[in-house]
Amino acid sequence: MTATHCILIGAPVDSGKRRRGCLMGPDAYRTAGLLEAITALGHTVEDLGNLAPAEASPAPHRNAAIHALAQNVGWTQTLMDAARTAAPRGLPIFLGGDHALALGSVAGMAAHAQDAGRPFFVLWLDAHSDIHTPDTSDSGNLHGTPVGYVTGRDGFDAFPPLPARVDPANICMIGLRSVDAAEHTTLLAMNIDVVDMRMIDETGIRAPLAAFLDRVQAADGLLHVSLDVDFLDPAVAPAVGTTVPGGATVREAHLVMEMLCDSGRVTSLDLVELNPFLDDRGKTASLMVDLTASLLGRRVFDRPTRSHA
Ligand code: B3U
Ligand code: MN
Ligand code: MN
Repeated sequence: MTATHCILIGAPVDSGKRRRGCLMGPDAYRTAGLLEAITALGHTVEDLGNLAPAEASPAPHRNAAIHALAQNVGWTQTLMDAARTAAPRGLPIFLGGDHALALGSVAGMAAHAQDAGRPFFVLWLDAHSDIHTPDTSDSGNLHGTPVGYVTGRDGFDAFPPLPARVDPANICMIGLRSVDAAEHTTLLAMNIDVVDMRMIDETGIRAPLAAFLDRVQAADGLLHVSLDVDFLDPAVAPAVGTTVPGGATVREAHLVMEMLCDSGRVTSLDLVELNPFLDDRGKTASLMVDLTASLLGRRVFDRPTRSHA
């Protein structure tokens, strides 16, 4: 992999759900050696430190269950701006923080792609589809809404207007195993490319990912990867509030990252939902750092002939 300038954006977002602890995520990644892992691969790294949310004072939402609306609106503005500023200079890595940070990171990267005149694709690695709107969410937890926001669904009036909508045809979700009824209906209606755990068991994880990467390649697209800790099986990644059994193995996750690296397409990354308060001697933070290293070119054994296809 050619040397890349990685820009770490600390996003200690803890407002996307009620259980607290994700605010410690950025520092856990630093403690687990993220900067050293990136520089060891020959890349340069710049750490912007931890950002803070912009001030926002939206009117109370009609769905009374919505949690911490003002903070989430503020974070969305801050991270959208941070993504747009960083993207022309390097590869932004958003250190979460819960998945509500992706309202801002993905919207900002989509805006950057539009500015650059390039198609924009999103790979969502998650147990959940996160495609609610503030109106359809029963939990009121806005970490379940980023895909709804970036695809331009109705109901986000309190949030910053979207500079560029993400085309649902350009989204692939891998690892799903917990989808609410309203989300299921939406995923089908929007025709989103969903690779659930059954499909992974039937075909392996390589084939559907390769097909998606071929589409990104054919379109000469920019690719944002959003990696939720709960994509992984909780046995190997316990530091997450929303554990769902039956997730990706360490081996499957590394293969995904290696294929992404080989594709040469990834232009931004979210590392989300790590809750260090729930970790087991840092093992989840360390695994997330190792996966990031695989995405950036770390190899067990290099064969010159290998490619994602
Ligand atoms: N879909 C449920 C659960 C959930 C979504 N994302 C996470 N959990 N991590 C909800 O609350 O929207
Ligand atoms: Mn998620
Ligand atoms: Mn999830």
